[in-house]
Amino acid sequence: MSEEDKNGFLGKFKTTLSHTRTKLGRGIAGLVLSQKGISDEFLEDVETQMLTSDVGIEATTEIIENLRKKNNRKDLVDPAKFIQHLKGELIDILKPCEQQLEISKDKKPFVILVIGANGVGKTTTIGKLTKLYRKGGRKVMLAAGDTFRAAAIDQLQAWGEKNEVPVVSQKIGADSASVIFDAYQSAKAKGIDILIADTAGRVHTKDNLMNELEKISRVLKNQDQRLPDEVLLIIDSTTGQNALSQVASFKKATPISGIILTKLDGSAKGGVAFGLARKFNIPFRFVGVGEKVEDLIPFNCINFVEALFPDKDD
Ligand SMILES: Nc1nc2c(ncn2[C@@H]2O[C@H](COP(=O)(O)OP(=O)(O)O)[C@@H](O)[C@H]2O)c(=O)[nH]1
Ligand SMILES: [Mg+2]
Repeated sequence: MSEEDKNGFLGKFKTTLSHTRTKLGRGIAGLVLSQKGISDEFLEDVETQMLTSDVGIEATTEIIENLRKKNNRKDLVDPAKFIQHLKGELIDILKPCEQQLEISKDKKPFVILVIGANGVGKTTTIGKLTKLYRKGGRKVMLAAGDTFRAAAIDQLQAWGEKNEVPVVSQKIGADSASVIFDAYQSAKAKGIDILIADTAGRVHTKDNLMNELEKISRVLKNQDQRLPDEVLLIIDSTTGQNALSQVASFKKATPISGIILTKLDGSAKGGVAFGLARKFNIPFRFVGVGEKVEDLIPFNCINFVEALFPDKDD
């Protein structure tokens, strides 16, 4: 990625994360302003700010503990430098999760299964990914594996038309695994590079959802043991701490290889990234920062943390 792109992403990130910045970044910046030195009481206030910004108990405890140790070693005496130390701690938590999605040309079609709760942004994100990969010159096909609602099939078809890529679908109520199987066969025959499969978010019970996902995986594995190549879990960042239980339940149904955090634009809850990273250590592939097709940004932990804190001139 060019320097210009990186700066552009940071700028876009900062604008779209401005809500979160108000909460976490600005809250802490405000605390720092009134400090002469770093006291235990101050660290407790920082801890509270982090918890109310959805950073989560585990990540917060770990960060505050590290800062307390640094403070005891007299490394934090200058409140002006405190934010630099805190940013360092936040980046350390996210760093292991910064792994771009590599689409190997040897795996053809490369199969991406998109899963997640209802309304989190699965279908929209598929539209954005399609645009991105088409721009990169890849041949993309979509599979309408969310057969639960007619509108879901139409929505995916609309994204397919917009991006001029084929969409494999069946009628409403069809077996999702069978739609994805058909799509795989067709993608293979047509020399497609990337097949992206949508799935339903809402089924009658959790057991149903598990069975459906297990069946999809099984059907794909019957075609090729390595499949699916990527299982992307979509998480709506505005759900806050509930995101943790969503990951835990989907993980029971299928291994998850990547997470995309959506709706970071409208949310005060970007903090959830830290809790997820600390607890599950699953790579964040991209973040969704709006409803438009270009509103998808590769995850970068330094940009993410920088975007949380206000600039001097903000
Ligand atoms: N603001 C914002 N809205 C989003 C984002 N991603 C998806 N949405 C919206 O969330 C709603 C649900 O999206 P959809 O893709 O249908 O969710 P699905 O049920 O998981 O497939 C739609 O109104 C989308 O436009 C995002 O990154 N930011
Ligand atoms: Mg959908």
